[in-house]
Amino acid sequence: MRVIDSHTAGEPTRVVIEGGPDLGTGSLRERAARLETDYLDFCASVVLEPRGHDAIIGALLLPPSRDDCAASVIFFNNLQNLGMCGHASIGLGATLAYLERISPGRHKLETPVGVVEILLQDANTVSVTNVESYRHLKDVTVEVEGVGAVTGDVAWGGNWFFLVKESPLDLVPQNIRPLTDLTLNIRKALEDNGITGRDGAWIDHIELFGPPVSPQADSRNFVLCPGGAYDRSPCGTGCSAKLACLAEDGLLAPGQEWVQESVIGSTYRISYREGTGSRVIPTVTGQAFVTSDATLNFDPADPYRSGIRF
Ligand code: PYC
Repeated sequence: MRVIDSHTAGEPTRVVIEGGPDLGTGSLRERAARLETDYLDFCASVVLEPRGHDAIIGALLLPPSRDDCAASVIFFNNLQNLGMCGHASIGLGATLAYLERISPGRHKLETPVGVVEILLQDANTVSVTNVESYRHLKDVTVEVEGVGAVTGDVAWGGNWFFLVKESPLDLVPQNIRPLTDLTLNIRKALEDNGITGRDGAWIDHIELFGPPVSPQADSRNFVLCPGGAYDRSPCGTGCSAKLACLAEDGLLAPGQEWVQESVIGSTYRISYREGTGSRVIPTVTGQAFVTSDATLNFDPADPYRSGIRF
């Protein structure tokens, strides 16, 4: 299996170029559902130890099924598919440029949650125009073990997020372990209280905000991903959910730029234009770098060929 690894603002992506499973025919959404139900071993073998680690997001590259798209892609982690993934779309843009499959300019990508656009500015800089994003619930308060009442918004940015405006803990790398525990507890409190995204969807990402460290940034965040890893980048879909909340609260005008800093200090430049009703169409700009072009080997005698799972 041939894979190209990259990182976007520190967050890793592994694009499967050749040797992935045959998902048959049907819409991309149907093929993505097949990947999740029938090929969990494949997903785990690509992203988990001993070949990877729990922060890696996999991207299965498929031939485009629409004439107007450069590629179709299904994003996955160590647990499940991701509807969309901002950092991995930026990583995919840099990967397709590395493979000389795209040149600078605008290209469309089909994802299971809709078509997104990437603007390749140079070999490393990519802007992603995401699916329409919106706030579903405002000011939801839950009692969280260890900290008490925590209030946040539930919003969609291609994945479901609970966004907490004021983090109870400082958003510094030294706090990554306690921040992870805190966000896992917030997620559990949401589950215990039956708080979900639209149509009962699991809120699998938790996002905490606080003051930025860099004077050039507007805000800093910490993002818990579904598998329990934290996002090293400011999280593209999380930024999209944030933009939907900022727009609805009248705190950011269409076209105005916001610089979002991650817990490790990397940044995205983000903005939006108006979408349907109160929805927004976010654009997230970041940089990705290819780190390896590799062949993954699967030895039938290897007891951990499908990843280390408990
Ligand atoms: O950038 O959208 C994102 C993302 C989701 C999970 C990890 N990164």
